[in-house]
Amino acid sequence: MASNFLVTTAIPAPGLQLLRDAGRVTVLPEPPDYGTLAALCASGEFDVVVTQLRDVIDAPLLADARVRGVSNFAVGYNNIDVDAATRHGIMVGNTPGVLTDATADIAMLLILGTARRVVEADRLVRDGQFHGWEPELLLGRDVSGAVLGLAGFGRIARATARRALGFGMEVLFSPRPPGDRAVSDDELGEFAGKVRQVRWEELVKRSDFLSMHVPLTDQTRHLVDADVLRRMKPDAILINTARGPVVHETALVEALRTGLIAGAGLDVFEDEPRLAPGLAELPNTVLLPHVGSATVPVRNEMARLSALNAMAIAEGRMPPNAVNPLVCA
Ligand code: 8YV
Repeated sequence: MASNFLVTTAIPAPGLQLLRDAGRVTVLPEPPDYGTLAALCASGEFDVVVTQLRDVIDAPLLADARVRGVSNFAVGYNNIDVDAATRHGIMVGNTPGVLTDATADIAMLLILGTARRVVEADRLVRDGQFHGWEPELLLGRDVSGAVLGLAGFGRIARATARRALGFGMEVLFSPRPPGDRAVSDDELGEFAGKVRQVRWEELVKRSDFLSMHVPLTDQTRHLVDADVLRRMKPDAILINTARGPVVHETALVEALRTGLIAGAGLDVFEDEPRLAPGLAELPNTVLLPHVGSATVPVRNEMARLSALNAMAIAEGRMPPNAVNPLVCA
């Protein structure tokens, strides 16, 4: 029997085409609210649901769901209660690997953009305020020689480290903040002798740019709070391309307003698409609409991977990128 796929938001054509070749595809005309999605998952009409980060797939929804699996169009899967899915025998798939470089590019862009005040500079030109070269117009800071602190040392952090080393930055990292774990030289691989592991407390104190590269979990929610912001250098800049709730956004606005830290480059927000009051008015920020993975080839590849996961799950096979492989074992 042909498989039935529910796609909550249209994904790029290469993924949709694969699904259409494999079965019947229902693409919702607009992002579903929680109740609508829960009802569709419980209807028994669909084998697999292809979800986005904004689709909340929690324990109550999973308890009533009559689907074989959830294929997330993202590498992160904090929108899905994976333990509950596993308990109910529901497979979860994600799209790792393909967006690593694109997201690291955005981290580097935010480092450069905050250091060299790109938003202020662009606005000045567009506002007709560029009256000719001036010795002290929009002075920024040097990236080369600055300390980049990486919170986390997974794929995207490493790709960011590679770029930062190319820009002459000194790179420190904490592999699993706020906790610790030793990283051996073997595990460091190409980075041995080039980057240095420090404790989270030291990372916070020493970074000129503190860049977040952790998944959102109970341990990392509000990892950067008022207390951490107080312990950062007054001229430090916070970079977040991971997940918004890793940073206490209201505390960040206060820290930027009062000069506790010097700036922030953010691609993600605590309550997307809403911003904490006051954030958008701060000149010392570069704010992007969650575009870490937004290149044509990357989104096509994410679509393909999420479709391949969905097709495998529908056929009862192990998906190429399984988050909870034990369900299939
Ligand atoms: C996605 C992301 O664009 O993959 C992730 O975890 O954050 C982004 O690449 C987004 O999650 C779409 O659902």
